[in-house]
Amino acid sequence: MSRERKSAVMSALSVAVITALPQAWLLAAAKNISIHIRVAPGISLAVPTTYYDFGDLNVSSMVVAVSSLTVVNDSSGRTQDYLINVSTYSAGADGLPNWTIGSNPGPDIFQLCWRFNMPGESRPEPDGGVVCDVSEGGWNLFDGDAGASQSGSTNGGFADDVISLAIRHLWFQIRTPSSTSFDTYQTISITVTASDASSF
Ligand SMILES: [Ca+2]
Repeated sequence: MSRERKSAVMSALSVAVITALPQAWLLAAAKNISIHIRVAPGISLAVPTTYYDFGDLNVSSMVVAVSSLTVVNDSSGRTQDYLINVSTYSAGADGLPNWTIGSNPGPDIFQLCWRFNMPGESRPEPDGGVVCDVSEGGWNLFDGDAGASQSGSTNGGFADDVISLAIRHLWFQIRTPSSTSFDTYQTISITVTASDASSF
């Protein structure tokens, strides 16, 4: 083989190698894969003790509970808002409530206030004897519309954006009727509802 021809063969071989590499590379192809997952724990709250007993009181009494009820955000990570409302009262055989709630006490009419406090806060006072003083005391008055929920963020805001495992203390203040037709124990049902933190 002449020198020129040998060189031409080598050149041809080199070209063959260079052009073969991209063709082999095109035999591979890549695709991305996505993994989707969601962890969405439910809204949840716990109230370890579900009653408070004011005991025997006189007519026209005004009393702050001596202890609070503990409300715990026991969800697995959710931040929550709380709503509260009066749902039912003790009723007679006729199905009508014995006492009803009002913005002021009266015959068979009582007044009830609530507030949420942070852990470590001492028992709230009625603030100079003013019942349900919303201007300073942090109290909120249940209105007469049983079943209508009130925002836990009002007047204090301690039940707004409650983080997981956080505790709030729920306090009640009652003012008994000016007179009563019933000498039996009366039960007032309260409902606390947890909702998503964006509720208010
Ligand atoms: Ca909120």
